[in-house]
Amino acid sequence: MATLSNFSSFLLIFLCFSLLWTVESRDFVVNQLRGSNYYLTKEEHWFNQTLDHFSPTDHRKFGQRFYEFLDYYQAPKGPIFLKICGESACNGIVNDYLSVLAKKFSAAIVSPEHRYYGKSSPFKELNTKNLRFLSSKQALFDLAVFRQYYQEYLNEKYNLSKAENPWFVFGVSYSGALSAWFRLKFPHLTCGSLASSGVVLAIYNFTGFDQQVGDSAGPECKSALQEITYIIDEQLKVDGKSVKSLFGASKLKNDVDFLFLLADAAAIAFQYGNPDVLCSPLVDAKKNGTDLLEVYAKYVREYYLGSFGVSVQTYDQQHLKNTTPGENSADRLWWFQVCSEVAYFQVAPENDTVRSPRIDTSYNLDLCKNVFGEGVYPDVEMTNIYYGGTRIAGSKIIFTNGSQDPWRHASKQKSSKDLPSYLIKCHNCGHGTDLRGCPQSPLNIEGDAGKCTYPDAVQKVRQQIIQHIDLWLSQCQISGDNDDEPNLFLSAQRMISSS
Ligand SMILES: *[C@@H]1O[C@H](CO)[C@@H](O)[C@H](O)[C@H]1NC(C)=O
Ligand SMILES: *[C@@H]1O[C@H](CO)[C@@H](O)[C@H](O)[C@H]1NC(C)=O
Ligand SMILES: *[C@@H]1O[C@H](CO)[C@@H](O)[C@H](O)[C@H]1NC(C)=O
Ligand SMILES: *[C@@H]1O[C@H](CO)[C@@H](O)[C@H](O)[C@H]1NC(C)=O
Ligand SMILES: *[C@@H]1O[C@H](CO)[C@@H](O)[C@H](O)[C@H]1NC(C)=O
Ligand SMILES: CC(=O)N[C@H]1CO[C@H](CO)[C@@H](O)[C@@H]1O
Repeated sequence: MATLSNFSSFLLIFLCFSLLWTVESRDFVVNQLRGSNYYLTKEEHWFNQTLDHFSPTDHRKFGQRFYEFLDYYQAPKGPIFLKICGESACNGIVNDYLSVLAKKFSAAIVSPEHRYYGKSSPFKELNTKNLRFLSSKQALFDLAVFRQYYQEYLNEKYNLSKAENPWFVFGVSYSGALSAWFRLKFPHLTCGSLASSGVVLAIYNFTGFDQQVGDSAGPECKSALQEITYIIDEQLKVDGKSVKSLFGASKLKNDVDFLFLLADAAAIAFQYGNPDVLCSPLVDAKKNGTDLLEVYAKYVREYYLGSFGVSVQTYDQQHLKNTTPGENSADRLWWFQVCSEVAYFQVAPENDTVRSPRIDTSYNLDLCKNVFGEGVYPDVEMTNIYYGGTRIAGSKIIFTNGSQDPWRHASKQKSSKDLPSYLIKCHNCGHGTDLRGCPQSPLNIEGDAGKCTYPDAVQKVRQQIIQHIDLWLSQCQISGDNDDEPNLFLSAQRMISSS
């Protein structure tokens, strides 16, 4: 399953789903960008978070890691940007487009790690029973409690009492959904939200994912990918070993785990704005009669497993059963959220599929059962009842989507009152493209306009985002209960014009 967001932070922020998580946790970007200012800060802070927000009798706490970056903050009245970390270890505050926004608005950036991921695990063993407090609902409550804690912490730092700064929340992919949901459930705690590629609609059979991969690929590349899928399905019947070894994936005993890796490998090129790295050689090979399988295997080995940094074990159900917390537990943890709350099963559509038809609903349900045991299944309907899906009844939430991103069909793609939605259209516009730049992979801080087919598409939406943030901060009247206390709110408009 392609994870949602896991490329590192940007990634982190972005990778969503299939791989949503995986990559981020590997810090591969950090290796790529060694020497550059990839993180604004990696200095850890800790907060004692409530384990179960919904129990009146369980008062246990766990340590939640967070980061703060105050270099651009105009004390004591500047806004506070809450950057939500999603389904992977959160190793710092990544220096992406949010830092440009923070500078512009003289904002502080704070970023708590998502419960259970990275170092914020409440348990030493991640068995199914211990995972029962892992949900988006608990995570949203964590954010609310953290927000109150941090406001007080900042007040103490500046010798203020009951002051309230204006807050704004940000997230990409799954954390983009959390960003939208936070504004929905706790509107009094934030002036607005940016949900970049926010997957607010839980989907059971997510066939639209594969369909978008096909559409993004275009007819020639799509038919080459389909031919490859057909050949591999046939070869698996006769000699699975050699075909798996061609892709460097001999470890995967389960054929469908292997097929899922191959499907994700193709999806990621579109998800992260790098379609040509996949499609150009395939279309050439088709024209000049080169073996398609060889060419695709080279892409998977060198790009997906190589420079992109995904590990084969991510797809190995044996690995997913490992209950020891650590950097690599993100794979298991995200699957738990998939299997219990949001599904997003990236199954093959009946017609015209790019991925193998063996990647079906049963494969996903069997995986859930194999990895977590009987009784864990995604109650997608409840999730959408709780949040509203694309009918989310919130306000002051910006939705952005990249035109090539297979995940966009789980986001809100139509504007409605107080909920502007923007589609960023270009050849390289993938997941979280507004915050990560264009293309998103290889990662370039703020993007590399030179490698983007239509950088204006990204820039224009960024201008819209700035206008919304500016307006909503200026309309925000967060004040404490005590009206005698000074209201520290400062108009963002003034902040912008003064800088
Ligand atoms: C968290 O709780 C522990 C144990 O009660 C305590 O020692 C520590 O100071 C607390 N940390 C914070 C940041 O409140
Ligand atoms: C807060 O008050 C303490 C004690 O009065 C003082 O030492 C400190 O400098 C003050 N801090 C700020 C930021 O004003
Ligand atoms: C998902 O697809 C499976 C297999 O085609 C089908 O049996 C099931 O009813 C579908 N579920 C939903 C909720 O659409
Ligand atoms: C055919 O295309 C492939 C993929 O781009 C390339 O590696 C190969 O060298 C080409 N072969 C010929 C004979 O042009
Ligand atoms: C299946 O897909 C093809 C190609 O996209 C399309 O022409 C055809 O109408 C589709 N058939 C059905 C039954 O949807
Ligand atoms: C606001 C916006 O651009 N929405 C578009 C998002 O994508 C869908 C599907 O392509 C379009 O129908 C919307 O108009």
